[in-house]
Amino acid sequence: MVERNGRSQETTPSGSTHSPPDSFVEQANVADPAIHERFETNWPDCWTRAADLLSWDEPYDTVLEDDDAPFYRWFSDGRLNAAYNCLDRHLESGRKNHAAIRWEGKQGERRTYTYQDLYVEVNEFAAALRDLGVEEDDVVTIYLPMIPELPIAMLACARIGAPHSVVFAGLSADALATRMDAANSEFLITCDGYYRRGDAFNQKSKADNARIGLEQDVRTVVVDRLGDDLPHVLGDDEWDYHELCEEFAGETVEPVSRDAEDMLFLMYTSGTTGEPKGVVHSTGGYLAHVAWTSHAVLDIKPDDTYWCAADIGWITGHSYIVYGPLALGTTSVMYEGTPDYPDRDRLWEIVDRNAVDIFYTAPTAIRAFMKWGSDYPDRHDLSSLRLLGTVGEPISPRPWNWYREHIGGGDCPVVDTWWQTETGAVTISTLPGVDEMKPGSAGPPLPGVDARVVDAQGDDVEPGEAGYLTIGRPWPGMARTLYDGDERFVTEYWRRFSDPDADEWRYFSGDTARIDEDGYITVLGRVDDVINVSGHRLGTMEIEGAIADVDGVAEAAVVGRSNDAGNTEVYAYVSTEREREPDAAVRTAILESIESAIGPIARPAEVIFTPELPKTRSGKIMRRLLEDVANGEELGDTSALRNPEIVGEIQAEVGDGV
Ligand code: 6R9
Repeated sequence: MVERNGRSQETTPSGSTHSPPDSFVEQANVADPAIHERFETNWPDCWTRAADLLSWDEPYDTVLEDDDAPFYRWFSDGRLNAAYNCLDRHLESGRKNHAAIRWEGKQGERRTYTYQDLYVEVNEFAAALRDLGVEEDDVVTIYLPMIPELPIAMLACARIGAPHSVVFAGLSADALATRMDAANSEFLITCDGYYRRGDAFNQKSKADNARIGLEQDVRTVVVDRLGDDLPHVLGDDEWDYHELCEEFAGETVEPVSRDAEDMLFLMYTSGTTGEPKGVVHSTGGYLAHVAWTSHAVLDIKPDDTYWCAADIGWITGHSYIVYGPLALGTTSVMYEGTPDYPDRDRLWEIVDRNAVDIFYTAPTAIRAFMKWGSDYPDRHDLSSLRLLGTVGEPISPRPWNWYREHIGGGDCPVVDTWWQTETGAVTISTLPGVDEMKPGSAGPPLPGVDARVVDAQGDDVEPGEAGYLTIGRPWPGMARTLYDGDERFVTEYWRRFSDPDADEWRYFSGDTARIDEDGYITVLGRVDDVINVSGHRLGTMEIEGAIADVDGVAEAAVVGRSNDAGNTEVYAYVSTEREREPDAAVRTAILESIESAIGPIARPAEVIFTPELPKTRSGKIMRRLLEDVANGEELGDTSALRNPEIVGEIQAEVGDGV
């Protein structure tokens, strides 16, 4: 029996499989049916195919060093620069007037950056950062919404060898402060604000609040996004982005040659304990893996217009809006807005106008499109689309088929890509020019990736059975460690299924999955205390901590609930102190505390007050049971509880609330 926290959806593959259409296979970057086998027999050297997509200042001799497992090193004696790979080399190969980023703003603004434009801005800003005192290996925090200055800042950091730590713009001041404190970051790039449904929203005040609590001095660059719509004054240690770029107009900065194993960036993600984890990514292995998967899985070609509709504040945007597509020299669309503003056909209007070839989004968005109906995509010509992708959550066969039919016109392959912040790049997916697709299943592990579904002892499960999703051998894009320390890295990901005495290492993803007789993997959900809301990983303990901060709250338990549309929502159970009646004021204080500790994305859909939380005899809150109650599931035997009588009361409360 596999423990499970994430609610699994209807994930059984529908039985009907689809072959990649011949017209797709004929043009696919990777169409060799023997590729899985070739990678297997030639491992780890097979990964040179990925590394060969990059330009190295110094070629590597060693593909993999594994003598200090699980701290693996890839291409470790090679040297390169990520910004050089994403910019300079495309200018040198005569593509300087090719569009690199097509930005679609929230208010209907549009900006196109050619590779030359991007090169110029990245260089100017890199020069400015240096002038502000940023040195190689200094962590620069970037707290920007989806505006072009975000990828520009990332590439400017990469150019001078300063790892960036991008914090999703929707996160709160507290969340920003925690991350800057943990990384001891002394540089911050933010903006005055951004538009939310036409209204000006103040981002700088959040950044100011974050800085107040920090011990270190923080030099801050502010991008003026809103102009007169939100006037702001610069204080001490603050600079205006555009003035800086003007000051360094025309300057170029030599890209710093980095060791393949040097840190390119860190990215904080939610973990099983309250503190977010600072996942460290390398320069060489990471870039090779994202470039290779952009090529082999997303089938990106330099002349394509490619659109990943994610936010760069999460790993998907790092790997597949910025580094992967730009390393390949393609045109990457970057969209600032939401799918339903000004109308629900906004995305399809953008696909149509830009003749987008490849579109990559999350299941939560696809379920929303399905709910809105096919009239919206039908208003537009989507025939430019050649390939569709999904990432972030399990997708069940119905939305998968709807996506293929109504967005892909019935003949686009759909790749359901499984990966994580920690894996850096896609690790399980069909190859669209090679593998059969089974709706509801992500597919086989990528060539060279040793993903396996195992039981509690670490043995492979039989086809059809559920187990833990693990990865045996290392892969180039894998996280190198956690910024908070090597020990936590080993504890969080390796301890459970490895045998260090025998030097046998197996990575544990935190997900459960099922594998079928063809080796196709269907991901079921997470086992840890992480819930996945619209593709955002939220730690239940972080949310519970924010609730517990509210005066009068005794205890809280947070679970995920699957709503009618199949989306996961945050569901909070709260007990108050005896003398405190749970009233509207407590509820408001809870919502405010969560918004300020994490951000609006963590806001619960329901707050259920209960005199007590159900507990085991050893005093552990039975989250599993609360999750079943929230989801209206049959409850198993509750007699092992210390307070079984509370369950009926909670059920009645939930029944009233829904
Ligand atoms: C890239 C990204 C990782 C978690 C992962 C899993 C879930 C991602 C999935 C999927 C089923 C897929 N997940 N892709 N589940 N099918 N195709 O999302 O990274 O934010 O770190 O989340 O997302 O649970 O463990 P991250």
